[in-house]
Amino acid sequence: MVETKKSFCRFCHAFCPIEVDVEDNKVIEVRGDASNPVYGGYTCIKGRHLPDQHNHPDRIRTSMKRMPDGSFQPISSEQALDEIAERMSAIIEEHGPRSVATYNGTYAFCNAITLSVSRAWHAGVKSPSYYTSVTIDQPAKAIAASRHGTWMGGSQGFDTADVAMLIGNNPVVSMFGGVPPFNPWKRLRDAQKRGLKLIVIDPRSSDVAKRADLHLQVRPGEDPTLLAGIIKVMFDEGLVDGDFLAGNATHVEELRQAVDSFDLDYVEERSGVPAALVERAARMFAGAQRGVASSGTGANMAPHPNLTEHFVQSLNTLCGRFLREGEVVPNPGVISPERPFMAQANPPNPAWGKGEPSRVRGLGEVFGEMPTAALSDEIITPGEGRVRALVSVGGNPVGAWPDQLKTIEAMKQLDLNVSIDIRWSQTAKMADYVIAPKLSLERPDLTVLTDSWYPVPYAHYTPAMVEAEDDVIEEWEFFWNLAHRMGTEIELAGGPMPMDEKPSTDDVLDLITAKSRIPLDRVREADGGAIFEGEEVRVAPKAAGTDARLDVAPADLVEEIAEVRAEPVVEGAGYLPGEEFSHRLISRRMREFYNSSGRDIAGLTARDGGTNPAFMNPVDGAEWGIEDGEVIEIESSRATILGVAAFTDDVPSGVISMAHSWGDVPETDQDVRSIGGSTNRLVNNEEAYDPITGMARQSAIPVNIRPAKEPVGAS
Ligand SMILES: Nc1nc2c(c(=O)[nH]1)N[C@H]1C(S)=C(S)[C@@H](COP(=O)(O)OP(=O)(O)OC[C@H]3O[C@@H](n4cnc5c(=O)[nH]c(N)nc54)[C@H](O)[C@@H]3O)O[C@H]1N2
Ligand SMILES: Nc1nc2c(c(=O)[nH]1)N[C@H]1C(S)=C(S)[C@@H](COP(=O)(O)OP(=O)(O)OC[C@H]3O[C@@H](n4cnc5c(=O)[nH]c(N)nc54)[C@H](O)[C@@H]3O)O[C@H]1N2
Ligand code: SF4
Ligand SMILES: [Mo]
Repeated sequence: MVETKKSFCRFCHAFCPIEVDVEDNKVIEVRGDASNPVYGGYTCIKGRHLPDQHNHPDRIRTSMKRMPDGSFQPISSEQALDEIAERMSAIIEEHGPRSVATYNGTYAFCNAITLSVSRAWHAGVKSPSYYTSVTIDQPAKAIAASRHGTWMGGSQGFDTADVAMLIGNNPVVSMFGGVPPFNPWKRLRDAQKRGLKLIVIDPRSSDVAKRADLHLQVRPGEDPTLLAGIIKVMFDEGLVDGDFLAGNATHVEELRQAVDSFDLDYVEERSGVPAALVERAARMFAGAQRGVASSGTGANMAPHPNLTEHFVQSLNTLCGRFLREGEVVPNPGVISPERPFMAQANPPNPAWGKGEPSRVRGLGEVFGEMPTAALSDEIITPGEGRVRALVSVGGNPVGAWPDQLKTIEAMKQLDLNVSIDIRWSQTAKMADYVIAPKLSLERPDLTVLTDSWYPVPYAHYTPAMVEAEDDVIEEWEFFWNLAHRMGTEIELAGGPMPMDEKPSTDDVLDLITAKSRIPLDRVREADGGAIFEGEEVRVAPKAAGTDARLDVAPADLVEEIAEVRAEPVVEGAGYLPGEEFSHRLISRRMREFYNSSGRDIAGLTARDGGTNPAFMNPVDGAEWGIEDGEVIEIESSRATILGVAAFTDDVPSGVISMAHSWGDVPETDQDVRSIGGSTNRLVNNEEAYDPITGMARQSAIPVNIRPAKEPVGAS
């Protein structure tokens, strides 16, 4: 008999509500839940393939251990945990806690509990080596917010904006940034119907750029120059919100002076955006009543990400794009703890330069995490404090970390390499132990990650849809089991986890949400998710006597602006004179995949045959003697990879657009047509890195292209 129950999808972080058909404890079909008040039944192609992911014949259903001959043998999770705990204890005993690291990847975020528990586990074993994918994603966002300060009343949201500026993101595919990722197509359509003007800054004619009122096709990597130009126009034409700035910002004059030399001829030459369009963008953004500027990975992975992000914050501040005293706070949070909303700045408090120093490149802790861009160096570089044990939690270093060749070397040098993964990822194949986790529909969950992203106070709790039948465990159970065996503590928001007897997942959810604004039991009662209208919250007045201000141009930022202005304008795709490259390779997301997830699901690979196409302009094909569908070599200063050329007018001449986390180790390159190519092999993590976060140049990478020398695979 088929039973239908309500849950939410966790293939990606958008958490779309779904109806799940279950037969004999097996997920057989999922559909969008049309009755949901926030998402209105939206799902995407990935979500609709959740049953294939859960029932995949190649899914790792029991933990595995690498044998001396390199093969993997099944091992019970209890036995694996005994062995891992013993080896970790020995490593800590001999080399200190710093030598034990976890890397929490994408799927640590698509799960309410994992991050809280893994972080608290680190505190328990006193290891600062806590890493997440955030530091190879958009760490500049937190850096900029900490240096600029934040507005305690919150921002003007997309749903009431008259103008939105999206810089290097494509939220209708990525479900991230700019347009709230809860049925973003409909949200964008509705907003444009009521008159929203959309400005998109992207080298590529992305899905969202095609809907824009104004598309600025910036040259990859030149956002700082373009944004400086837009800000200059705002100052020159008196478009900034002088009253707001006078009361709430500092260093406004310093910002005006710092961008003054970015005259529009220079901006046009360097960024490729015609001066008239730079002016139009400034007027369109500043001229609207309400608005919001936001950015995504594209702008964050290119050079000077902290500067770009600071400019984004400053754009919002210059136009006063914040909720003012007396305005209703549309979403004061449901699961998050109560917090004050006030018409004042939360002053700058730089989130770096304190905590654990890194052993390489003068880096160190940022917002309480260690920088992932330097983790391979932390593993390879000899000396005290070297990272010797790594647990990858729902992450895939060999696909996702910058500088793949170095990452592969690091994986080999680890004394203990554990991967918690549902499939044989590039990384799992190199692990000593692979722990088989439960999949999303096999465990209770809660919309913790998205709590503050909703435009209304919405939350969704789901029970497990099916009972896992194999020896699979949840990620938090992995850490609980280690702590239990190693005699350490895991302290959560609501107190310590009981260590004698393992709690249930619901017990742990209660512990991590102990301070939630709405009690979790109320959220549990609302099957399928609900809006929790409580008492209306309004933005309170500024506290008496405060002069907290947002800093639009701190001194170190002014220096970085001058540095950018002093950089040479280079012909071709290199950044420095003499760097002979023809193209800049930019990152992108694909609708059918979530980084490296989905590559093994036939219904998702049908169109491209399992590769991550190297999208390029046909004009470049003609010029470089490349045919559509042909295998090409893509060469950077670091390495050469293979890619399958795919012609499209959406990508301008001089640019290659390609998704990351594809391909595998170099030995398998010839399979490019069915496994794709690794763009992270092109990245050198010691070249052009950000001095605060270590973030490498993962987009806008200078490359050369040519037809592959040897014929590769069948076309
Ligand atoms: N060049 C370049 N590099 C980049 C980027 C880029 O744009 N360009 N983007 C960066 C960004 S934004 C990010 S977030 C990182 C992503 O970095 P990662 O998170 O390290 O990479 P993914 O490929 O998403 O790895 C997720 C892994 O989780 C596994 N998995 C799937 N479902 C589950 C589950 O339910 N439980 C568990 N335990 N595992 C599961 C998958 O099989 C996969 O191996 O990459 C970064 N690297
Ligand atoms: N379907 C799907 N959804 C995803 C993911 C996925 O793999 N697939 N990954 C998830 C992850 S980990 C993240 S972090 C988010 C990211 O979400 P987004 O940041 O929205 O990521 P993208 O969709 O790649 O959009 C980035 C855009 O930046 C453009 N770009 C590249 N270089 C530059 C540049 O130098 N300047 C400017 N201005 N633009 C540039 C690209 O052409 C692209 O359109 O998406 C998440 N959602
Ligand atoms: S956007 Fe797609 S993958 Fe993401 S939660 Fe919704 S249905 Fe799932
Ligand atoms: Mo990401």
